[in-house]
Amino acid sequence: MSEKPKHHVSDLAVFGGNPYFDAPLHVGRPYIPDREKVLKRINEAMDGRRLTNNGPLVQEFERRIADYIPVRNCIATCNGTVALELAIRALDLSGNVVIPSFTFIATAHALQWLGSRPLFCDIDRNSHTLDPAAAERRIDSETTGIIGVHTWGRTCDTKKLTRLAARHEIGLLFDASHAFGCSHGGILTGCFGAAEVFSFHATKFLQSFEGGAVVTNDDDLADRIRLMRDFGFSGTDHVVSIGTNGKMTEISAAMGLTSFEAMEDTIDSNEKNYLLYREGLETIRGIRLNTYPPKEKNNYQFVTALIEDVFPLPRDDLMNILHRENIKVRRYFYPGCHRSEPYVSMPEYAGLSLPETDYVSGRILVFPTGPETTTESIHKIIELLEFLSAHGRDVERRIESTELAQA
Ligand code: T4K
Repeated sequence: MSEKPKHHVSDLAVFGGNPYFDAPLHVGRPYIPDREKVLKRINEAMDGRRLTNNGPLVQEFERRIADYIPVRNCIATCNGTVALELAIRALDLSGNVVIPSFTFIATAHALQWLGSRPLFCDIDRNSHTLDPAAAERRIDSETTGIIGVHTWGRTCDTKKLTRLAARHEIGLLFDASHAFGCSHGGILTGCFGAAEVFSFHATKFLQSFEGGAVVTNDDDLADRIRLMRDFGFSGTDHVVSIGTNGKMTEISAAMGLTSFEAMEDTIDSNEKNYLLYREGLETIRGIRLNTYPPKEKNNYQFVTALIEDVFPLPRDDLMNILHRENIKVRRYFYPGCHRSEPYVSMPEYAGLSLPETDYVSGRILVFPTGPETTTESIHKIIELLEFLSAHGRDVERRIESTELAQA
């Protein structure tokens, strides 16, 4: 990393200076813990000519995930979105389903894809997860279920949501795409609701190139999902139900297993990075870091912060400045599902007001982390943020005058 410190506003790359980092620092840069081990497993699969269709590596991956949680059933899939679709269909969440608008678009699309209707709901400003009171207000006579999302690995209020779903006799599913290895009340995700869904996408701390899983303690539900994942085949030439192709490949399981074996070290690195950010950001007014519950198990894979109104630069200007310095922060999940197509153009969502979703999605930034993010680079990011905090008004004036000159 070549250091190009900023002494003056004109040193910023956005005004023609050299970028702070030579190469881009990404949110979600995939981590490959032990390349040799991955390749050994892939070679064995290729030697044995067993590449997919519930091969031994997939079965081992499922076993190890289920044992770790522990939960009775794990059904590995080709990605988290298909895992959601399988779970939604198997649970018959066929009418209206309450979900937070502040989530990755896949949560909403999985429902819409299957002909169900997402009822977008607001979140709690601190945890960024579904607000149970708001969820209750959204439930109507057509509602068949709730999907809570454990955003950033912060678990939903599972107790309140469980009680709510039971009271209304509707299904409860959790999108735990961010939350493998995270606990609520000391219990690891994977045990809540009727089922939970994980994503093992390349950008996740536990990754299998592409991949996902449904986990559940309900054996009948698991059997239905297993059938659906494999075209409804219950044996050779014997189809018993409708299904799709949601299978995980052996190559994905090879990466997934290797990533799983390195998981505790990965979490330690993520926690160390998170604590470095926390220490550095503490003194910067207007940058509010996400918190993780101290008594729970956390995977620390996301470092997110709200850029509040007292910070001298609006979030989008800050993002553009950081991008030019090669710090590729992201604004997940802007602008919220209800403000994204196709939902924003649908009459049923017209006038829907979700102020907390707007507040958070309008201010959030996600920062680079992961085991390959060095202490030095985090220090540099913080140094730059301190510089921008001190000189933000000048920077903003200069941006405005450049924009005026270009208009
Ligand atoms: N539910 C929730 C709550 C989710 O967050 C997600 C996925 C899902 C459901 C669906 O699960 P999957 O079907 O994806 O398993 C990324 C991921 O693709 C997505 O899995 C994830 N959530 C979401 C939060 O982030 P994008 O569209 O932002 O991806 P992209 O290509 O912009 O990559 C993100 C960053 O990572 C980039 O800045 C570059 C870096 N990157 C990415 C890839 C794939 C790399 O450096 N190398 C890579 O190979 O969605």
